[in-house]
Amino acid sequence: MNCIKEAPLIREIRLLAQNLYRLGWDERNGGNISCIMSEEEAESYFDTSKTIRFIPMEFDAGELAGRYFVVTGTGKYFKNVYDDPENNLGLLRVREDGKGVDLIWGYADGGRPTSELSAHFMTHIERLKADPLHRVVIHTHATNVIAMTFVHDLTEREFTRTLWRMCTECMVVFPDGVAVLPWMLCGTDEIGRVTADKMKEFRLVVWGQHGIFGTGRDIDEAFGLIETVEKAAEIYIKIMTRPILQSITDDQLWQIADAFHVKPREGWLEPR
Ligand code: 2HA
Ligand code: ZN
Repeated sequence: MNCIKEAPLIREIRLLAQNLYRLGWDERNGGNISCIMSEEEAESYFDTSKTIRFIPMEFDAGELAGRYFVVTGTGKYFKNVYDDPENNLGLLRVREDGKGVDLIWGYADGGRPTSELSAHFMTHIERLKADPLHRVVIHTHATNVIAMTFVHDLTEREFTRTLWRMCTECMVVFPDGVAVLPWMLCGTDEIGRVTADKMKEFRLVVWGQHGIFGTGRDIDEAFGLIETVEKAAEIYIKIMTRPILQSITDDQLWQIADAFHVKPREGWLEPR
């Protein structure tokens, strides 16, 4: 058996948690990460015939039956993931009936998966339908994204249009825009359901006064989406109280879309 800590996906998650912590987005136990691990990788690093314990779930994850996930633990600090993955991460396999998961590795101190497991699993179900190569869900308390949800209209079109205008790269990175949910109680199946419903059409969902969910085929893609939105939100927060002398027009956003061969979400730019 190879060294688990150095399994490529585990290593990437350790580095991601460290980055998110140092960016100041995941204070204390804020944020959570879940990544699909292929059966081959799971079997090459872990003895998948042995399960440590069964963890029941209220919601039905039957559509993920047999899949392996690396998931951050509830109450755990991103600050500590890098040095101590065995306590802060868990490798889970979803039971055939979808009513729970078997712990294969991790949560060594008796821990459990993130309180947002339903939002993560329901999101994985919807993103896999939209893109069979989908693998990663990251939830983080990106500072300026949260700030923006206090002072900006939460209509998805208007929120996205503002972000697109904040830096030229935005249209290239997220032409499909961001979904936005109003404040809701976190850690519930309900917020999981509405988040996943948005994920049918979006890769990014902002939670008002809380944070953001980003998804992707790998960690770089999911993280890259979030950091681009956060950068745009930071610029918005910096400029919003100042007189604007020039901005990026819809015509210029169309020019970016054409040059980079991306398709802005239908109806979200003024027609040419
Ligand atoms: O506790 O971020 O949304 C981790 C969270 C809950
Ligand atoms: Zn959170």
